[in-house]
Amino acid sequence: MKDDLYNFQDNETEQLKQYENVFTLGNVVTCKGNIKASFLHGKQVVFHYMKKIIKSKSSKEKSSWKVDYIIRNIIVQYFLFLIIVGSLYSCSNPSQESKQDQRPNILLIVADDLGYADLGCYGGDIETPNIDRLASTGLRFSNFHTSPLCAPTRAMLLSGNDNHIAGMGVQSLVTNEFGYEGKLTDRIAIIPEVLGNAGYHTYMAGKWHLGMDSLSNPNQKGFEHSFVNLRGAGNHYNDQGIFKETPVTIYTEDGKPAKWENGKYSTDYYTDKLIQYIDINKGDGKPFFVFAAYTSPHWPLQADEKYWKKYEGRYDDGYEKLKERRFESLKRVGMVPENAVLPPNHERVIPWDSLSEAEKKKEARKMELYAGMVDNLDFNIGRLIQHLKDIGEFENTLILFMSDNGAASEDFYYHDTYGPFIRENFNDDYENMGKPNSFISYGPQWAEAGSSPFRYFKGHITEGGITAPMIISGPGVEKKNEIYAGLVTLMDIAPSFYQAAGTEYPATFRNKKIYPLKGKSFMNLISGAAEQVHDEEYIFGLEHRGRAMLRKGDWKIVNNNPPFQPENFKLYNLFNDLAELNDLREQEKDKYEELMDEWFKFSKEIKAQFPSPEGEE
Ligand SMILES: [Ca+2]
Repeated sequence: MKDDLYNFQDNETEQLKQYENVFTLGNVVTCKGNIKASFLHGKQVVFHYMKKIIKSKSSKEKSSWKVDYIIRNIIVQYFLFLIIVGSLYSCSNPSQESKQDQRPNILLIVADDLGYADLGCYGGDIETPNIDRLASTGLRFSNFHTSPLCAPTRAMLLSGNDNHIAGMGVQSLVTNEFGYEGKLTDRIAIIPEVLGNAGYHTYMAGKWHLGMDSLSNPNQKGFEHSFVNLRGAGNHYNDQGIFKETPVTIYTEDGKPAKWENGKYSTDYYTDKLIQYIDINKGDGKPFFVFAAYTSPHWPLQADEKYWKKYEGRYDDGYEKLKERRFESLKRVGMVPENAVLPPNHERVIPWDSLSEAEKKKEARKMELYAGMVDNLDFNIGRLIQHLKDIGEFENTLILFMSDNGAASEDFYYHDTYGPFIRENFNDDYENMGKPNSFISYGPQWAEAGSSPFRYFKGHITEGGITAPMIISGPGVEKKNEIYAGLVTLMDIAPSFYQAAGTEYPATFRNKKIYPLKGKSFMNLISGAAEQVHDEEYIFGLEHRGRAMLRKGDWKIVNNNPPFQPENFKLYNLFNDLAELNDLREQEKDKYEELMDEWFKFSKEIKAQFPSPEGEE
């Protein structure tokens, strides 16, 4: 340890004055943040400026303190010497040291397939008081973008990078080729690895979907404790799988095979696990990163009656009406500009009025079940928040809530390949809907109401597939109950967390040079220190299974219909055409060429392959 004489500048001396009020006079040594104060006879304050140096986790998280100090108004050199010796001892003591780690805890909550228009605070009709409270004390993003599907989103979210760079070029496809490994690669480091090395505890529960092999397990990827469904979906009440080749859902806890407690509901159980993990090291003073990777409201739509019953009758006028109603309420809340128009219904949507009464009843129940799942999700987020309050950590926890992609249209019950197995093992009769042995999805008809006012839904590269709600609240969030309408992407989240934690993304990891982050921190935006995250020149590209898009400012080129052909890109201006209805490639040739040039650069950089390799659903 090296002690340097540190000369405080005038402005720093001013800053120090604020601490004079918070330290209890009479203590010999007391600390706040990086400032430590010692007292002489309860009168003379001595300030020390400390910088914590944390070694890597591999060296068993030993910490040391570098102490720089200045002594103001020295009276008795001898007493001062004693105090410095005393204070060095106390601040190198692990228990004392940990108590003064003021870095925020970080709680990342990810909903699965939740639509843009579902939440109360986004203008939706589902009751989400806990999420709404986060919004009223924090910032909502109306222009937040994900990938179009679960696994690439998780790869991009955790790495702060492109899905190909991270290794998830195509969901559920595993190859040896760059970008299509089907798991997280060593080209990147993910949030729990970086925060773990910075001294955070790291816990997760929920959906992993980032590699099935033991080396890809969360416990090999920086998570201290984890309970996960390794695949993308499963029964919400038991370990019943949903595909013929995976009749049993594989769960692991801390890397070892784990049993699902039969009858426990997914979101309830994952929340139990997270609370249990948080409590393991409660009070040791280290901050924690918690990844609540919920599988709700992903199909199969299953929920206890107490959650969905209150929505009975609410959707009896059908999905077209809900889509319109939400469009208007989104506008009222301010999530959608006044000039927005609703896109036409997807060709697979059957008009509500043409349904029989029995069909209407069944359709309405689908949406009631979906609403019940979201209701339960909000209830469990409330449980997590209450637990943080109970243990005194809420005030120092940065909470980010988001959905991983647009609302889901797929319905595997009727799928040519997957349907027979599902129909054999589940029963979708009206009276059985929502129960543990039912397999309900709500189809494109309700998904379009979920992704109102955007075009299409999950899986597509149009705004309906890649626009999701995101809310951030907690320490450092100075913008309360506001909406940010500028472009933000899921790759910006990891860099934001690193800034909040006061750490840097490494240039090398596991002794190997890794790709730099593609995202950019939005912490300066939420603190009010910056007006925007990305400027008009920022390029945001996406490619998955031959569906591709690239954004620059308000301009977007979209190639939504595979197989991919470069000449099929269309050009839209999202400022006045949010629904992507008017292709401007002929009118705006220069802009089109400009974005196409960027596309070729981007696709080369991420080494995207065309035609895109095929993967399972
Ligand atoms: Ca999803």
